[in-house]
Amino acid sequence: MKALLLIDLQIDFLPGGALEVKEGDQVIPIANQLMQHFDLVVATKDWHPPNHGSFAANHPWRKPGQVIDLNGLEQILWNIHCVQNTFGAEFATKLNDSGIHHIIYKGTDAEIDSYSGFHDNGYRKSTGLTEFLKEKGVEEVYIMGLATDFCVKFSVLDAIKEGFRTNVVVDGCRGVNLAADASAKALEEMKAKGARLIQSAEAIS
Ligand code: VGL
Ligand code: ZN
Repeated sequence: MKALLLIDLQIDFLPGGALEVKEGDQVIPIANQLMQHFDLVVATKDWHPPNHGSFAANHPWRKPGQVIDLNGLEQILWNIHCVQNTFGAEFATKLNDSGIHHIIYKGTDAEIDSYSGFHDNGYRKSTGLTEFLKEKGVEEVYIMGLATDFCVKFSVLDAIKEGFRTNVVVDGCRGVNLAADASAKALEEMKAKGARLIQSAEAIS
C-alpha cells in the first residue's frame, strides 16, 4: 500500500501569506493531480496556538530569523503563522481538499515546535501519523509540499526512520531558503539518508 503525504499546503505558506514560500502556489496543481492516483492521501497542517513558542512576537525583543533556546531545543523564530482556526491555517484555496482522507495537526503544543508530520522536534510526542499509516498497511510514502528545507525535510527523514520506503516528489516542493542553497542541501541530505528523489510524472507512471 502506498500513501501520498501532502505537507503544510496552507495559505500562510503561499505567496502573500504570513510565512510565504516563493512559488509555493505552484505545487498545488501537482498535489491535485497526484491525489487522483493514490488510494490514501494524508495531509499535514501546521496548527499553532496563538502563544506558540516559535513566534518571534511571543518573545520580548526577538525578531523573526533569530535562534533561541526553547525548552532545551534550538528554535528559529518565525512570523506568526498557521494559527489554529484562522484563515492563514486553511488549506490553499485551490487545493482539492475533498481528495484528502486524513489530516494530521502538528505544532499544537506551545512549548515545542514540530516540523515533521510524525513527531515534534524533540521526539517527545508522536502525531499519530506512523500508527495511522501502519494500520492502513502503508509501506511506501510519496511526500511533497512546503517547505522543502523544514517541514518536508523533517517529515521525509522521519518517514525513513519509521521504516517506510520514501519518495520525495521534488517538483511538488518549494523551500523557505533562509540561505540560498538550503533546499538543494536539504534534498541532498534526504537522498543521502535513503529517500528516492523523483518528479511527479514518475509518481503516477
Ligand atoms: C514550516 C517553519 C515554521 C514549514 C512550519 O511548513 O516548513 N516552516 N513552521
Ligand atoms: Zn510553524
